[in-house]
Amino acid sequence: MRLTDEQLEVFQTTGILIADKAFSGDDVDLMRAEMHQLVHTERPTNLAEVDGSTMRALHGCDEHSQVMWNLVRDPRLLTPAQQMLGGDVYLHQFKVSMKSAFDGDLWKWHQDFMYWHHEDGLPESRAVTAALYVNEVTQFNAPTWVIPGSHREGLLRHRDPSMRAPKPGLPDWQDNVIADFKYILENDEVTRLANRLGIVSATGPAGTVLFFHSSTVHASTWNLSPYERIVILITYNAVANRPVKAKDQGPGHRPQFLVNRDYTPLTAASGLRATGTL
Ligand code: 6CS
Ligand code: FE
Repeated sequence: MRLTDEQLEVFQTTGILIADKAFSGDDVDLMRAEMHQLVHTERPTNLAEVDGSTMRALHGCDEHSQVMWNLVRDPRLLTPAQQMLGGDVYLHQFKVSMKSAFDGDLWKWHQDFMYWHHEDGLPESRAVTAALYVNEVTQFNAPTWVIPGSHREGLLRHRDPSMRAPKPGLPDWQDNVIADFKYILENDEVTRLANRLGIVSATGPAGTVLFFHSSTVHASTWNLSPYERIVILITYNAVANRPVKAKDQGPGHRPQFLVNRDYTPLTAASGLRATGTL
């Protein structure tokens, strides 16, 4: 699915692009069934909410699900990512935000690049995330809020991570993906940008894809509704923007399921239901 010049212009200007119903009902049904199978399989890469039981996020599903590995290379996602990033891309990160009914916790205001630069050593903010809606996203089940145009503001000021409540025994990698995560933007930064640029609530039917730039400011609230809001988030990075060696392999570097280190340029899969390439 090649983007038109107008669509590319929208992405470059606003840092977001919403592709309504990019995936059909049959494809979404396949992915919803895969998600429910994955969420009920115990893995160390699955993350619970603070209640210890509600599932918050799954990570690295491309490593053990053929359907998810096919989705990473689906032309409806891969081609736009190549166009947006101006060349060959590889998979930087694969995660699923489960945003469970009633208990799916919030994601405070942040920029993804802050994590991928400070923790993983990506030199530039030249990555894009494709967020695929497995369920319908309405005003009630915690849509992602984005600040259009905020991707052009560089890295914004974040709160001092040491001021947060201590979390003894928390594995390092979880400190970047729990509700009270490490780099939360300062309120005055978000206020300044929201006043100038506004806030978009990215609702849409199942099968919609929200593409957002690695520096686009975004957040989502607690899901108090009876409706789950599963979103598959696939982050593509330009091959030319892969992490600097020292940071990527140095002490404290993050695990493979958060920071993929296979920089092989992705090529298109033959279909979501293709077998046998994992
Ligand atoms: O640390 C990370 O890579 C993840 N953390 C957040 C808050 N967003 C980007 C990414 O998924
Ligand atoms: Fe994020």
